Amino acid sequence: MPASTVAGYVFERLADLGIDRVFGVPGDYSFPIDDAAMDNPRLQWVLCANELNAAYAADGYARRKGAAILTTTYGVGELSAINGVMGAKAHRVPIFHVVGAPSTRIQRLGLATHHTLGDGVFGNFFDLSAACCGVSASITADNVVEEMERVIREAFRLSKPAYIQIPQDFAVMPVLGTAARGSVRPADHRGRSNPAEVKAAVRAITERLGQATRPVALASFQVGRYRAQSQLLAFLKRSRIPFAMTTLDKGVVDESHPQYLGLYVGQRSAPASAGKAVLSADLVLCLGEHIEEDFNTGDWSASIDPDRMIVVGPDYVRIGDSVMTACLLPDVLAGLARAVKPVPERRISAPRPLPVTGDADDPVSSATLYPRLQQFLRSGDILIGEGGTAAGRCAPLLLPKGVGFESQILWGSIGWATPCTLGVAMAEPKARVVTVTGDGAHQLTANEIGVMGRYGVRPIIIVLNNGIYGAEDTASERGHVYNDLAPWNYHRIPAAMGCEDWFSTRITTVGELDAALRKARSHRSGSYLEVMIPDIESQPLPAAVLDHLYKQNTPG
Ligand SMILES: Cc1ncc(C[n+]2csc(CCOP(=O)(O)OP(=O)(O)O)c2C)c(N)n1
Ligand SMILES: [Mg+2]
Repeated sequence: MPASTVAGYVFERLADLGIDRVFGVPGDYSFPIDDAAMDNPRLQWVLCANELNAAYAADGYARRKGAAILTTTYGVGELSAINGVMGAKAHRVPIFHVVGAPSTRIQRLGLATHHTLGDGVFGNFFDLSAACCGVSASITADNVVEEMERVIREAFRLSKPAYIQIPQDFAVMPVLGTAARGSVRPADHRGRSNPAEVKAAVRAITERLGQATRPVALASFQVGRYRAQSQLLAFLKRSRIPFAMTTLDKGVVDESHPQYLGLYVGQRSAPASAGKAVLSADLVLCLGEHIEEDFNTGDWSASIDPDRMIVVGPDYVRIGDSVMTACLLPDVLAGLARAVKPVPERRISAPRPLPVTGDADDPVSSATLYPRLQQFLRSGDILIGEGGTAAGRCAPLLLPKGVGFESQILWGSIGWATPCTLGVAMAEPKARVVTVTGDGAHQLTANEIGVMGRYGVRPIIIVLNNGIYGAEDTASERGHVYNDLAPWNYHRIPAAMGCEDWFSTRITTVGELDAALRKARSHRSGSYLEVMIPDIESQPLPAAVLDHLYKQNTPG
């Protein structure tokens, strides 16, 4: 299909962003757009196992590449993707969700058609899908040029998904109007700062920093979303300010950085000295917003006093009651990197890797697994931690230089990690993606393994088989039948799903784990390690912690 059609043009413009994959599931209302994606030589169609998986894969791809394309069909397809797209909105990930709708002829005649409620109403789903996004558009032949520029600009300005609905008849029409051409630089679309506001913000921040004796910074994941890592690093270097990251932010700065204090999660920070440094600081400079969500704060075990906090948000700066607007995060960071003076020097205790323990014959447990995982990782790897127990246990690991990290702890939709692995691996073909997932989470989306095999993606997937929804059992009394899982033979999944050349094994002892990790590292194709973890580990939390949770979750 030539790019002069509406659907062809939509994908041309998205390919201009540097996107080279389309994740999705086709459908008849979407055929014209499915064809247009297929016919674009710059795009590879990646047929996912279902729309939710496709949304998670697009999320993973966009986290690394800056943006992604997801395509689903009207109603049934797009609604299945909603959870994944909403998760991308929470984590500020730009995904372009392109959906084919019944033709405007069908809509005008009010025909009862499939994938509707049979009521001749065609606007039922637009609002639902659009609500998961920061921007939306209903495309026609004569608005497509302007609408695509607006949608792209807003998706990057807000760093949120975009919903693009195209009726099937418009999709095949020629574009009316003059097409925009040439590569699109997301940086040009993130908006512009008001220089006076940036200047005022930089002056106010440097003044406060100059008065502080024990300042620390918190580096937020939003720095990554707004592609401001180099400005952040320049600021850290010039200011010499020590910094921490929360679980949500882990991965945004290399943990081998000499000023890195460790993981900040309130009273459960790792090491504890990182928590002390943040909580005793006379100034906490949040570079990107700091989200005091339960998993990010050790169940709100501590909170940072807003009077001691400066927030450099995506497009504003807040210092107490004074707010500067129209100042973009990258510009404020760049201004700070130029203007700031070094903060008073002080000794910080550097975080250390966990010690490796356990003998070859010992059964594997979290205590023996995670330190080995930490030792196993090397520069160029990207670790993905699934919600549930895995992300929580991966978070305190001190990642070696050059190792990336992704998790979805804010939205926390279990099953995310497996399809996300596909997207991350496709965005970063040179990286080795190492994913740790609980068995329960994996049961939601394991069918994406077949997609990985089909497209030659070669991750290392570690499935923790404890037979239960351990995270849920931990946070309540034991023995709820609804937390017991169907007993799968996980290590047989890759072969059953067509990944015959994968290395797949079940591991019960520390010696087997060591051998399997060695083999996985050198194996040319994907690896799948089913690691038996005793369910006894998921005993209820200590009574005091359960009591704390109970009080927070119960009225009165
Ligand atoms: C989509 C979705 N459904 C349900 C939940 C609730 N939930 C949170 S953790 C969890 C269990 C995870 O179990 P598993 O993946 O086996 O990890 P484990 O803690 O056992 O290591 C569930 C069901 C959720 N977070 N997301
Ligand atoms: Mg489990």
